[in-house]
Amino acid sequence: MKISIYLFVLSCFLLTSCEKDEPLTDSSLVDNETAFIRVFESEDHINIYVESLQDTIDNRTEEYPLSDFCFVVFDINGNAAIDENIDFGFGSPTNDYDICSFYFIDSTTLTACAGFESEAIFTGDFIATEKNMTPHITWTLSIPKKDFSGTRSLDFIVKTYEPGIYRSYPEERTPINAIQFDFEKTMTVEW
Ligand SMILES: [Ca+2]
Ligand SMILES: [Ca+2]
Repeated sequence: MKISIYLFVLSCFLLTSCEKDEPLTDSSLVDNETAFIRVFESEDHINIYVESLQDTIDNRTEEYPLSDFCFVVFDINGNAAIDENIDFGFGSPTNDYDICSFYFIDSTTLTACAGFESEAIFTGDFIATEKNMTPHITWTLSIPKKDFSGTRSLDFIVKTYEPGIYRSYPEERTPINAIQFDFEKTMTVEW
């Protein structure tokens, strides 16, 4: 009897702590002049939210290099190295794809889109927010937890692009090109 009460209390606690869209707090996420990045957990998904605070022109329907886009890539095995067919990532919608889900081949080579099979959803918006009342580009990537194979900790980086400007987070810098990645510094969230 005591055990069943304990389990009941425990399950309530777990359910409470897993309410929909609970923000996963971590000091390493980004809140600066150029970007606001947060991660939220819902029942079956991890949701990564990116505001590109200074991108106040909507170029989402243009063709690269005149378009806006966003990459979110994961160091799935957390070893700070890029591993072929282990580490994967997602690119935001283009005129050709709703999402580009790929495995890494090396630091500058990705599989074709859909090379990593996922039901993740990547959406872009052009809206005003608390962070910037001028409408600007925001991105939301919603990834099924099953894509992470039971992992409850994620190391990842985010890249944003607007015509002529690449940005990389957590460490802001000017990368050599849009699809060059390294995992020396990553953001980490746990759930
Ligand atoms: Ca733009
Ligand atoms: Ca790795």
